[in-house]
Amino acid sequence: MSLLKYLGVVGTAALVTAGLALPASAETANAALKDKTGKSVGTVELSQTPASVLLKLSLKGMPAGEHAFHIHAVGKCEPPFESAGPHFNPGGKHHGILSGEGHAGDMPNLHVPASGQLEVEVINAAITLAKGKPNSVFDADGSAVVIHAGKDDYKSDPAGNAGDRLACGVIGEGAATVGGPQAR
Ligand SMILES: [Cu+2]
Ligand SMILES: [Zn+2]
Repeated sequence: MSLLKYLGVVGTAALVTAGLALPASAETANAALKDKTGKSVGTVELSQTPASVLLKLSLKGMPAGEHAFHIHAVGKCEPPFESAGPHFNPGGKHHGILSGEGHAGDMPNLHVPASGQLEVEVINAAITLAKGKPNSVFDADGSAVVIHAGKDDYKSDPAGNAGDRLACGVIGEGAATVGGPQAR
């Protein structure tokens, strides 16, 4: 009788511990990338790691060449995507990895081959999916992934002289829904 009671207490304690260990944040996020005509040109899957966010990018039907790849400050993608605002920059930094720390939304250029398809994984340690943190992509106005027509020169403020915005995707919570409303 007393043993059962003891097990019951341990069980409750274990549940409470597990509850505390769960981070108050999204573990995964996604963005469905569309061009200015509304055509789907790829997806980004974001996963929270202990010290960074891993972004898995899958592109198709993109123009070959070098393209800037950023997180922008507003989760709104209305062509020509100026709606996505400037680079995500909660730290108030100057743009570019060659100028200093750079914006939290700054990431390396993408090199799209002639096929227009690219699969690449990128780490961004300056952002988080955890809500309530100053560098969370899930802030009040959300965030978006943007791909530009030109390459980022990694130093010109405020946006690396990367030209037009070719594609945009609002970062949403959870895994990408294949064939869902965002996948068109
Ligand atoms: Cu950009
Ligand atoms: Zn920037």
